Amino acid sequence: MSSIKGAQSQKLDGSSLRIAIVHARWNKVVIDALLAGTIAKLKESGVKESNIVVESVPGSFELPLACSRVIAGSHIQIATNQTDLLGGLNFSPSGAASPMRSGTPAPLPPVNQPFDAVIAIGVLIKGSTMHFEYICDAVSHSLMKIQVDTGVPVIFGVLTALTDDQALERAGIGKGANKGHNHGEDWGLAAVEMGSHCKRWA
Ligand code: DLZ
Repeated sequence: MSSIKGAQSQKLDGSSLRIAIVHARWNKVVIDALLAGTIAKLKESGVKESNIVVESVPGSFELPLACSRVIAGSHIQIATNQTDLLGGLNFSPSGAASPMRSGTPAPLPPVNQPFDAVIAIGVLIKGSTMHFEYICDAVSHSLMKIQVDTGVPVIFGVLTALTDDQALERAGIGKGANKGHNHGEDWGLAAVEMGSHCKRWA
């Protein structure tokens, strides 16, 4: 029987997008599968390999701060590059006519673009204490706050599994006959869709 769950996927062109993936290193086997699924769908959607940046942090608890810094860092880098470029155009050391003064500014050399979306990937598996509940709650709320505050989509790629088997199945590497579905693929598609939408809605 086919499932009624899940988003209808849309065919989108990610060729102009720059995407960051920040992943935790806890539960590495599951993380590796999710990361592979995410990257596969980004590339399938046209995102260039050079526009996919992957960073890692120790555990899921570190994801919100890392996503926040990655987003802020890319904007600071753009602002710095643009200031440098304008300075260079106005104060040409060679004394040659400045493109700013001639009225026909030369095209700016390409600068890095800010990230259009960030995908936070983590795998939390319930243990015998309340640790799981606290981290799930803090991380999910913080990631939501970052995307709403910055306007940059943050894709929630955090599995909150009650057992190891649940986590493996949601990474498409389940132990049974049914290997499950790799949710990383959905996160890659969601990043392309939200990154594209936010460019249009800017
Ligand atoms: C400490 C801890 C535990 C017990 N379990 C997980 C887990 O299942 N998944 C995960 O991503 N991280 C876990 N961590 C590490 C915390 O997220 C965090 O890295 C540490 O508490 C240090 O801040």
